[in-house]
Amino acid sequence: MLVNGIWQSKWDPVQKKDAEGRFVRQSSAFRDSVSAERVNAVVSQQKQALGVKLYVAYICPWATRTLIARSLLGLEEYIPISVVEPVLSDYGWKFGDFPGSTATDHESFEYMHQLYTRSDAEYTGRATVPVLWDVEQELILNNESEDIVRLFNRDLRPLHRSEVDLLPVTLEQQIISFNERIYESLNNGVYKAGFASSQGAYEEAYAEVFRTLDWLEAHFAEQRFAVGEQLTESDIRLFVTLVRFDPAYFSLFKTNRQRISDYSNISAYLERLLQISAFAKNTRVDHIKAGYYSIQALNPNGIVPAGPELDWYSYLEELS
Ligand SMILES: N[C@@H](CCC(=O)N[C@@H](CS)C(=O)NCC(=O)O)C(=O)O
Repeated sequence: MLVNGIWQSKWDPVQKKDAEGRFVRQSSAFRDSVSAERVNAVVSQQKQALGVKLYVAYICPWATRTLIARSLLGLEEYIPISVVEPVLSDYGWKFGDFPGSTATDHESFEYMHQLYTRSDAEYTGRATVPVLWDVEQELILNNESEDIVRLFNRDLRPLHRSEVDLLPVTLEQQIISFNERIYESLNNGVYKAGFASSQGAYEEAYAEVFRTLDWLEAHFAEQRFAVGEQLTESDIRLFVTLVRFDPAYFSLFKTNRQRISDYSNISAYLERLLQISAFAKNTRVDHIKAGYYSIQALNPNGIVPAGPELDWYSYLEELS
């Protein structure tokens, strides 16, 4: 991480913990949007490019939220991406040759932390992905996936090539409560189980994860989508955790009461989403497995499991 703009060689890849050994995620520092003037300049063809770029990691569920939103809304041509390698280096996320990542000769930075110090020479905090980067001003506009998905959906609406509305006003309250229901217990819950540093903190997180999955299994007996009768941001948020569960969390994070493939309704939901190209093409199981299993604190020898064989891998192969 960075302290007053200086990269620290001794840093803990496991973020923070509280006194009881519970995992605590850092809050995001940059919270701006793309200006309406810039969007209008592109709509009126005064300008060709929006002048922003999205920095992501395919391993990262939060970054993948933004990739799926970008694809679903038809914003790919306006928002180029740069992809870091799945394995965190001693200097944090870096660009390089891992298949599907952006090579260093296509990128003006070598490490993600350089974007943070370019934006704020005194930055203190972790150099996380995703980042929405202002190419013109060379600074970070936003590094919070929740904001990025919403600003893509709302502020970039004039550029959408799709009718999808990820946060329709009529469903907003339901979406927010669904998101809250799954965030601490599942999206972040799997991390709380995986990075717990006490048996009690692990068991507490494990119980919450499976309480939520049991609830979702019942939910998808009746519902096709997370909320209402259409795709929303809640589906994106749920998907990014479900799709990582069997290949990574089940064994690495010890959330091993059941796999997603043992839940028939949740599996059917996951497969429905994987038939939509925005979900399938932004799911890179090679990055997910290489990245999670490289976390030394949890897997000191770095051995990447060969399995599992999952039925839904065929949807990804069709696209590759
Ligand atoms: N609040 C952020 C969280 C992003 C986040 O935690 N990203 C992780 C990867 S999944 C990261 O970049 N970690 C690097 C680090 O902690 O140093 C968001 O949702 O955008």
